[in-house]
Amino acid sequence: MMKLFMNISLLCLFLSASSILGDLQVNFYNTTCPRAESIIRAVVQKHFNKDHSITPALLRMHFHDCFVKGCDASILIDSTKKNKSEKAAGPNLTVRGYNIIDQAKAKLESQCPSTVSCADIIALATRDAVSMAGGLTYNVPTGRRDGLVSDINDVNLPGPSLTVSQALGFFTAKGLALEDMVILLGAHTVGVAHCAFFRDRLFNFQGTGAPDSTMDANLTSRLISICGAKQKSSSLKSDQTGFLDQNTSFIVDNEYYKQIMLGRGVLQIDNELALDSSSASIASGLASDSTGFLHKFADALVKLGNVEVLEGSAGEIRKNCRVFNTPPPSSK
Ligand code: HEM
Ligand SMILES: *[C@@H]1O[C@H](CO)[C@@H](O)[C@H](O)[C@H]1NC(C)=O
Ligand SMILES: *[C@@H]1O[C@H](CO)[C@@H](O)[C@H](O)[C@H]1NC(C)=O
Ligand SMILES: *[C@@H]1O[C@H](CO)[C@@H](O)[C@H](O)[C@H]1NC(C)=O
Ligand SMILES: *[C@@H]1O[C@H](CO)[C@@H](O)[C@H](O)[C@H]1NC(C)=O
Ligand SMILES: CC(=O)N[C@H]1CO[C@H](CO)[C@@H](O)[C@@H]1O
Repeated sequence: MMKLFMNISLLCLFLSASSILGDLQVNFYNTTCPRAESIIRAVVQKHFNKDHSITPALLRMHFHDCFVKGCDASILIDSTKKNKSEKAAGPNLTVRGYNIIDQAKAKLESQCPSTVSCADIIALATRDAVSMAGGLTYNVPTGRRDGLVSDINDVNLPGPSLTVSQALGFFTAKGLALEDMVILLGAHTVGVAHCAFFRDRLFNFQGTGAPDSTMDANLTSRLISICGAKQKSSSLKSDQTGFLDQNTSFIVDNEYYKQIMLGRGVLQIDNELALDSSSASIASGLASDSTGFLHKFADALVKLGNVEVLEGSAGEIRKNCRVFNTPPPSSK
């Protein structure tokens, strides 16, 4: 699985290099489906009231959607008998929240059929969930269309053990800069990571046979008590997780940056952000500016949501977010 993460397909990077900042519009549905945004928000609110972890779920779904083929809802497509879709790839690991999108889509189809794209639903639902968890209620430009391709072989996402400059390669390929990446990684202010993604840091960091000495020792022992240090990965229980933000684990705030500066980043990339000379000052600036972070995070999510979008008559408006309106012949 780790191999899949690291497998940088050069071809894929080249193909995605032409990042388009589309001319999406705030309030795109104001005449065609005026209640679209409030319908989505109500569905998200209902879920959030029962389960605050939908904020990380939707943030991660939005990121994975936008980074595979642009923000086109390709992540939502279910696999078919003949070929596997994006969501079947290793890095999807526990991407959650598909049912929230399905419920919003069902309500929208009954009010304004074939009008609101699944890609816009992801972007709007993410905004809503972020604002409910302490973030700002920012405007989301809409008008995205849904993609016609979802292929497991296109999935090429950054892995958790990359250096800052390696990770940055994935972001620049999508038209995003170092500062965007540091701000977007602030999404790790909520949510969890499974032990498999950081266990090496607890007992055998980079083959040294010792824990990662840059991790706060108290955190190391807390995570060992959750994960166990030395089990073989084949005996892993997949449900063991640690919070990405040790302090305010369910709140969208700048606490993540304070934590990583104290050596309490859980993933290696979180830790690297605080230590690498290219990103350390950006991270410490965010750590000392709670209001500034909320604004920058909102702006960065809008930028993320503009990555390689389909517009106009490109793609389609899916009726069911999990299947293409007309499935490709090869998938039957
Ligand atoms: C270099 C970039 C990144 C890397 C290497 C990375 C890696 C990871 C990994 C390994 C996990 C744990 C997944 C699991 O155990 O299920 C995770 C979780 C998460 N990631 Fe990232 N990530 C990156 C960037 C981002 C970005 C840009 C966002 C959103 C804007 C994001 C949002 C999240 C969230 C919210 C979670 C928690 C998910 C949950 O609780 O279900 N990540 N990330
Ligand atoms: C709503 O749509 C109309 C017609 O497209 C446009 O002129 C108007 O500015 C829009 N209003 C908002 C609030 O976006
Ligand atoms: C199946 O294969 C076709 C053609 O290669 C592709 O366009 C499509 O997105 C794939 N995925 C699904 C789930 O049908
Ligand atoms: C670790 O925890 C102990 C006991 O709770 C505390 O006294 C100590 O200051 C902590 N160390 C760090 C580095 O946070
Ligand atoms: C946790 O976060 C709160 C709110 O930001 C802050 O006041 C407190 O000092 C933090 N505690 C620790 C142990 O980092
Ligand atoms: C929802 C979904 O399709 N999850 C898949 C994510 O990837 C793992 C590992 O490849 C699959 O087992 C899951 O079914």
